Amino acid sequence: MTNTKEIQAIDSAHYMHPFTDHKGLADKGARVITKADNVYIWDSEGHKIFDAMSGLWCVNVGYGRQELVDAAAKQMAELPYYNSFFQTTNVPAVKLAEKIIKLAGDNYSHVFFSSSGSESNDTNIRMVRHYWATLGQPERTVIISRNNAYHGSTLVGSSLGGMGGMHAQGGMIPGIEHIEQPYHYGLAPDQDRDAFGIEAAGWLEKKILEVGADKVAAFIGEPVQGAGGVIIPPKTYWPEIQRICDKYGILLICDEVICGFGRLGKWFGSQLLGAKPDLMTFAKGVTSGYIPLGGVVVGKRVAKVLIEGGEFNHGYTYSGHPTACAVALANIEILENEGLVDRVLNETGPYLAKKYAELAKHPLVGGAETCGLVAGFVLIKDKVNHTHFDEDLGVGMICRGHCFANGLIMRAVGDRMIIAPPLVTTIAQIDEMMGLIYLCLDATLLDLKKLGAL
Ligand code: PXG
Repeated sequence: MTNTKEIQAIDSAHYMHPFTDHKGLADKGARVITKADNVYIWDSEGHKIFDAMSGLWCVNVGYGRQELVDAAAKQMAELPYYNSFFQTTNVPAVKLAEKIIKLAGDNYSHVFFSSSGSESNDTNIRMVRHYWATLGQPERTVIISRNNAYHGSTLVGSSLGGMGGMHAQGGMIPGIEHIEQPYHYGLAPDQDRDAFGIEAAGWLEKKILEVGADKVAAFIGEPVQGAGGVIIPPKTYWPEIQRICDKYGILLICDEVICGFGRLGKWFGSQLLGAKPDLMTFAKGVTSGYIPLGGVVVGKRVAKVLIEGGEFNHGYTYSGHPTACAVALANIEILENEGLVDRVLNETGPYLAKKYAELAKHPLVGGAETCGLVAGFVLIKDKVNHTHFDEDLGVGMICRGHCFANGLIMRAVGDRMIIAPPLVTTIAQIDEMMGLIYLCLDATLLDLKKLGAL
């Protein structure tokens, strides 16, 4: 039995958490998670919680998969670690690279491995700048990204990302530009959605012309923005972004850290949304979060130049980590054997979409949208006039509090409430999750009335 108070006291004394206000945490005490199974987690006080965020967007095959434990144990016993530097390789890394290329399609030939999404985006920037330098265009260094994007927490990742709060701490690397995100409901709810998609993609062209096309190395974007609040672009957006990148010869990087490995109902989100990126960042779902692994799927256009261009002075101790790669292979096998990616596309994704269309009728819910098994909505004061709640009210936090209290992990990003449940979530479990969402929304509504905010 875990002694919750004792663990909380030690936690507070010694464990520095990511993205956390430590004073607030010390006052309340951290929630101690002790076990998990399928789509549920349990805390040290025995509360069962529906994890509608798949951990942190990653536990795609759900918790408690013995196959992944066995794969790790077997590989650890045989060859726990060896590096891929100095003309060496290992079997799981080779097999995983081959597998990922098969899933990614004809456009791609190579995979570079890291241990996280942040490291992979670092790799991307070094790759694209080195690519242009090798081609004799070293002045092409600028990367265009988007407001509210999340590309990681290393200095390159946070600079690429569009989060002001992160830029304010530690600064930014030079040569990164940002354009507005394709947030239809937030920016232009009265405009035709598809027309807005074209307009939003056009902001990329404007930025390219402003910077000078001969200075721009690449554009980077998440197919569906995740941490920024699940911003699902209009269907016109990505094909137009692709057209603009092609027009100026600019490399396209899709950050598939959340969207990859089935989240949107395809192996990669760009396959669903109509883009053909030159580079794809992956992490999270590749191992369902059981062990850290990330990487970059490298398109033929870039791979050819990098391979012919001599040594690429870049790599990590854990690039191609055999145990992590063995777990990833077992994870992909589960996704394939259980048809989970197709199930998201044809069954659970459409079912969740139907449920969210119904949810839109709730008085607090604006702009409810889904794509595969990610979904989001805005807690809105007046949906006819698109009036938002006062920011100081912290309406998202009020709702999140009710979610915690009622055994549901649903994230708040400002006034947006978002979910990304495991891909193994069944239809019955979607019903269960929706029941909890309604419960929490009704409790939030009551609070807001009591506070006189409505
Ligand atoms: N790209 C994307 C699209 C991500 O979502 C990263 C890169 C960085 O991955 P690593 O493995 O370095 O963390 C991510 C990570 C949130 C939240 O608040 C999301 C992430 C990380 C931390 C918090 O939703 N995504």
